Amino acid sequence: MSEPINIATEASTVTEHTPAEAPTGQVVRNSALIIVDVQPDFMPGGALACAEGGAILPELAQLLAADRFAHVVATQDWHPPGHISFASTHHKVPFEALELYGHHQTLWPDHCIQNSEGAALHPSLDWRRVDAIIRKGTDARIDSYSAFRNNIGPDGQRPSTGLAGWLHERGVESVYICGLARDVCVLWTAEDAAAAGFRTHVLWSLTRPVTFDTDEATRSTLERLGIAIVDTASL
Ligand code: VGL
Ligand code: ZN
Repeated sequence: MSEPINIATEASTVTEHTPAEAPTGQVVRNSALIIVDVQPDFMPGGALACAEGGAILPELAQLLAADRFAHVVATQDWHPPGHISFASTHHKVPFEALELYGHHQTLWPDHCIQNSEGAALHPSLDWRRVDAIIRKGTDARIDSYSAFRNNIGPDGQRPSTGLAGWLHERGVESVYICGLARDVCVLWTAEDAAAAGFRTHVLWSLTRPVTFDTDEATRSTLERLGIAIVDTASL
């Protein structure tokens, strides 16, 4: 590891608080935890930082350690260089937008480039507890926010990642979504989970947005779709 001092500090903080604060109780029946894009590039100082992104790490570590879910799935944003979602690809400025395949596309700073440190699963978490990892955004021509389906591609379709089938085959009925960013990949994952028929929950305190300005819109979208906004205490 390249930053042993940092990582050791975070890990020891987590360990110290685990026994007292870990949620107690049974495994939530037929459930899966979906951890979205917890990667250094989405943390403060990263290429596409979320506000307070690092604040989710201690509680997320406790939740993983508590083993409350039948299955745990993680996504990893994993773009090739020159990805269509990068402003640099279009010689534009990050956070401008353009129309792509007839739909709105926000242009992002270069982020989560395959095999870069910023694209790693965050080194402070124990990823051994994760059953499946979905790498998304790997097609240079299509952005991919949701764990379930890519954004709209050149043919007007949204290719599936296979996650809905993976969960259905394991009898999963309820999903609990956390991670980054609340207003982008978490939101899209929650929308698609609900559309695929899962009882869908967003663990709000275990998410952070690119900008808090979007929080009201995110909440109202989730509420409109019947997606529960919960915290870990209610598990
Ligand atoms: C994300 C923008 C671009 C996210 C990923 O994880 O929310 N946002 N790529
Ligand atoms: Zn991305």
